[in-house]
Order: sequence, then C-alpha cells, then structure tokens
Amino acid sequence: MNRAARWMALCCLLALAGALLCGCAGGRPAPAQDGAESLVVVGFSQVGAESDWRNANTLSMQQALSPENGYRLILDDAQQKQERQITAIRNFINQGVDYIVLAPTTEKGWDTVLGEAKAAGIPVIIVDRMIEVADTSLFTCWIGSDFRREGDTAVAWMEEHLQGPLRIVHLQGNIGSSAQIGRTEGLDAGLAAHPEWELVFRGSGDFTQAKGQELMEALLARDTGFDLIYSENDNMAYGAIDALRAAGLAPGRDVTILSFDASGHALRLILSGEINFDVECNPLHGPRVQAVIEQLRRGETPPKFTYVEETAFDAEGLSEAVIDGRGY
Ligand code: GYE
Repeated sequence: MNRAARWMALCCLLALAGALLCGCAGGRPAPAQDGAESLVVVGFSQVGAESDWRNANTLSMQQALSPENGYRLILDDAQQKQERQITAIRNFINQGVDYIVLAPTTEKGWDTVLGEAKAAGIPVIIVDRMIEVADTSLFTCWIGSDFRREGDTAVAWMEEHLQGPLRIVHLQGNIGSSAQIGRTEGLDAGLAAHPEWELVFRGSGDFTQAKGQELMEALLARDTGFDLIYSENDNMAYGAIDALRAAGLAPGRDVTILSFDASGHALRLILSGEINFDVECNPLHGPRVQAVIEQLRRGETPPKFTYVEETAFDAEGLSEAVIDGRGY
C-alpha cells in the first residue's frame, strides 16, 4: 500500500467507527425520509361509520389533519361503542400523541379516562356531541351543534306547515347522545305545547338506515295510523322511506317526513318530494379542529365552546346547484 492508499484506508475506518458510535449512542434518530418525525400526532376517536353525516365528518378530519398540513392522524372507529372509545383513548395516551380528539358516543362516562389524558398532559378536543363531566378542565374545548335548537327548528316548521291533529312517529338516534337528547327535547316541547299532536310510536334506530327500516316495517305490520315521521337523522329516514314504499305508501305525500343532517342524498329526496323538511347539521369539523390545534400550538386559548352555524331546508329555494355547492 502506498502512502495515499494507507491514508484513504485510515479515513474510511475512522468514518465507519464514527457512524457506528453515533448509531449506538441512542441519539435522536435521523429524520425519516418523509419528514414524519416533525408531524403533529393527533389521535381521533370517532364514534363509528353509522351514517352519511359520520362519513363526511371522518373525511373532513382526514383532509384537514393530513401530512401535507403537518399532521399524522391516528383514526380509531369505535363502532358506536363507548368502551371501544375508552380503549382507544388509553392507546393514544400510551403512544404519547400530541393531541386527542374525541367525538363521543354518549354524554356520560368520560371522567376517568379524560382524567388519565389530563395526567399525561395531552390536550383533549371534543367534537360533535357534548360530554358531561364534573370537572370541565378535563377537556380543552368543544366544537359542535346546538341539537336542542335543531329540534326546535323542526317543531317550528311543523307549527307553520301542519294544522290540526297529527299522529307522530319518532325515530330516535343513539340514546344518551347529545344529538338524540337535543332533538328529542325539541319534539317533547312541541308535544307539550300541542295537545292535538299525538305520539303514536317512539323508538331508537341508533342513527342507522337498517334499524330505521326495521322499526318502520314493524310499525307498518301493526297497522298503527300515523301522519308524520320525525327521524333524528337522514339514514334512519332513508330506511323508513324504503319501508313506506314497500308498503305501497308515498313518502312525503301520504306521510310527512322530517329529518336531520341535510346530507346531499336527503336534499335530493326533498327535490323529489319524499322528504318534506331537513334540519342541517354540519359535519365539516376538520378545519375547525385544525384551527384550534394551531391556536394551542401558538400558546393561545381557544373558546371553550363553539357552536357551528346551521340552517334548514324544504323544497322552497332548493336546487341541484345549491346541493352541489355544499360539500357533503
Ligand atoms: O346527526 C347522525 C350521526 O352526532 C350530529 O350522529 C351527529 C349525529 C348525526 O350518526 O347522522
């Protein structure tokens, strides 16, 4: 080996030793090729995939909390089971996520697990439905809808458009969820104020099309007379509409149909005359959650409670163009 070659060999050895030393020193790993290390990690415990509303909500979160926007979203679908949400939150805590977003199934039962998140120093943002906890410092803030007002909006439409006796079928959502509680309270207030309104059936269809259809089929088989269906979401209304059609009834004409969510398909059913009135519930919380996280990262304090703006639709003024412009 000549001098230059010996010198080269020594340099290579030194470089190799250096690389080995760094590798074993337990230092900060080199940033991953895709920059994953610098992403803000958000664990999102989602209720499930029970409705069009829910799917639009999940998509909105995925689009906003995307790697392009600087986030890694860990999505957990709880299949409408609170126990699964509690497990998901514990997993997020173990993984050391930066933020937890919870869309809660029901209002009660969160104190213990949110206490654990607080002890771990992880901010919790609640979206969509509300929670009821003894200590409100267990969550950072909440973003969602005023479900009681939604119920009142439906009742106001009934008062304005339907006179005289009314036999009402009430399809409820998940019992104990804010969406069910508020929309039911609205109808109950209407029933109390209108002795000429009669509740002929009330039951929970868990916000799903299949259960909405099942409930209506059972009711139709019993030959109970009714004039109106108050369905606490669109998917249960779709199921009810299928059951009515199969029984030879014209939904929207023989039976008045009121629903909640105002998803694209439901609005098209207003255009075809099968749904009479639909109260909007806005699922596009992704950008709102993103804005809250950005505020928190800047050290700011977001408002504790944010109610989103919502409207309602009947056939008047509704068109394909309006529906196409809505994004869900
Ligand atoms: O109305 C329903 C969904 O909590 C607002 O949950 C949400 C409700 C929505 O399954 O379709």
